[in-house]
Amino acid sequence: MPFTIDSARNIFPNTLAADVVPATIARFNQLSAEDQLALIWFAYLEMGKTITVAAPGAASMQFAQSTMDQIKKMDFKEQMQVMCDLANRADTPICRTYGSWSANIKLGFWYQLGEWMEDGTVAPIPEGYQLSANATAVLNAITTLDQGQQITVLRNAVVDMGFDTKGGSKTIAEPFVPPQEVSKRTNVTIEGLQNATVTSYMNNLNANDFDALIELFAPDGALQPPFQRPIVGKEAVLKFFREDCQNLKLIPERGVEEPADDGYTQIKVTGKVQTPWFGASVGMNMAWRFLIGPDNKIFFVAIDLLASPKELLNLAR
Ligand code: 45D
Repeated sequence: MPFTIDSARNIFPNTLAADVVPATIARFNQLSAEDQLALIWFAYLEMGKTITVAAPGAASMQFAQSTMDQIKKMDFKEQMQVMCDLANRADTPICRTYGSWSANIKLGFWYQLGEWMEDGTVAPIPEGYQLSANATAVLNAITTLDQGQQITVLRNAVVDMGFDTKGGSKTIAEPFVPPQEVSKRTNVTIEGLQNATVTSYMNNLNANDFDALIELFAPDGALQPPFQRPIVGKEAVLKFFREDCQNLKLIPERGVEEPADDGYTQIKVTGKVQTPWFGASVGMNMAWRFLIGPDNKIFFVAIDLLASPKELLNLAR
């Protein structure tokens, strides 16, 4: 039977993903808006003791500037209302604008608000704010996660906020960065694996060369980001690469390749991924599960955040 996207999702089924991340997000989403904001504030301060977030460049934030200026001019009460509205996913003009931004613009917006909360430009979390018992439990759960899992929880919390117009508006993303010059590119090496498609995937993504990268995919190919449904079709995958995948650093370590049904090949690679926000100070433990067609095009690839570093060595079928 030929593969479908659904059956492809089950290759290498004993890959242990960090399910604690969506579980924590689900608990977080049950909390009141005030508790959510205070909890992120405390988690962010705690994390800031060991790792620093890189400030987004001005060019990346130009599309959020007018909203940030608007918030800066408000009094504390109005500012707190905007932040609660975002956490509550209320249908307001600011929440709709926020909903139209790419993940990195949402993160940059909060980065700026966090700075302003610290220097007194924006309403701070009230001194002595007491988290509810449930919020305290969620915060404690977050502190036990590894750093890659912690930053993923924070990212997902931020991405879920605002009002989602369900594709009703165009996504506002960072300006396009040109691919890296060919002479400056680096090449990955993957222990135990020699597969030109997979190596090109890694090298092109590392070089922000999304036009070359997308040509490695089959027309009906799909990519499944961590904890998400697959994104299907070249056009949608290319849009995702351009909007969400600039300046990532993939550091694959090892892999296995095995024949699958109908002339397909399944490949699992494990290694680290660094995000531009935290650079080399946070290496997320990741797996890539590729299903490659007889034409050597990528029919499916799932990217998983792993449950533990031990999973980096799990290349069994
Ligand atoms: O509410 O092969 C305050 C794909 C308090 C592509 C705050 C990939 C109030 C294919 C502190 C102000 C992309 C899938 C908030 C690979 C409040 C592929 C602020 C994987 C919110 C490998 C909080 C890529 C702030 C991966 C400022 C795995 C929080 C990328 C900031 C992962 C949090 C990227 C930040 C991750 C989190 C980035 C900046 C996990 C960034 C996380």
